[in-house]
Amino acid sequence: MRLWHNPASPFARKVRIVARETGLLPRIEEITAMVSPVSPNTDLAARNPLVKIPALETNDGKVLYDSSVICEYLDSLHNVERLIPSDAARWDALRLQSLCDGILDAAVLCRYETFVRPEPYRWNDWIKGQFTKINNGLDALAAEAPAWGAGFGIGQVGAVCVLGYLDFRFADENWRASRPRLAQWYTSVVSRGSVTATMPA
Ligand SMILES: N[C@@H](CCC(=O)N[C@@H](CS)C(=O)NCC(=O)O)C(=O)O
Repeated sequence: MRLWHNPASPFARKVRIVARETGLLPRIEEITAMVSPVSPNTDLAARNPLVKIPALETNDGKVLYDSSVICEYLDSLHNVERLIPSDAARWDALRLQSLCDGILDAAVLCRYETFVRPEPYRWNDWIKGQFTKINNGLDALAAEAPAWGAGFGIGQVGAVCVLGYLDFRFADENWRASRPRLAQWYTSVVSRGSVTATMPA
């Protein structure tokens, strides 16, 4: 399998963590791709019409996207404990993944707004609106984190990617300041092998 990714992409990181947690990494070639909404990557465009990462080329020639679909596909290929449960816990896990994906959508859009969009076209109220989503989402994660214990499923994979991305791109926002229990949870997982191996730098 071939995974189109970039080490800075939090969505691709979800997949890269899942590949490591499930022991599938030796079966995956990780291909680094540069992406930007304003200069589409032609190699990737031939595989994913949305020209986004992550995208996974499977051994039978399919291309899968987006991150949630790829994570679920990988989770169907191994025999260790599932990251996406098939029992009643499934819906909570998928909801938590969606919460994290939503925070990431807002954070990546803010990154594009402040880094890619030319200064005269920037819209501060729009950025503020995205940060409201990010902060409300983080508050929801902080409320849930104490119940996670040592569990590490798809929702926690998403949370690691959210918090790592905020440290990487928006460190000044200091998400830890008003969320000590979320910070405590993050400290408890940050030295996990799959997490350190994929830390954006
Ligand atoms: N919903 C998608 C989001 C993927 C996404 O936004 N990826 C960004 C990089 S972090 C991207 O490829 N951006 C390029 C673009 O928007 O053209 C997923 O879960 O995979």
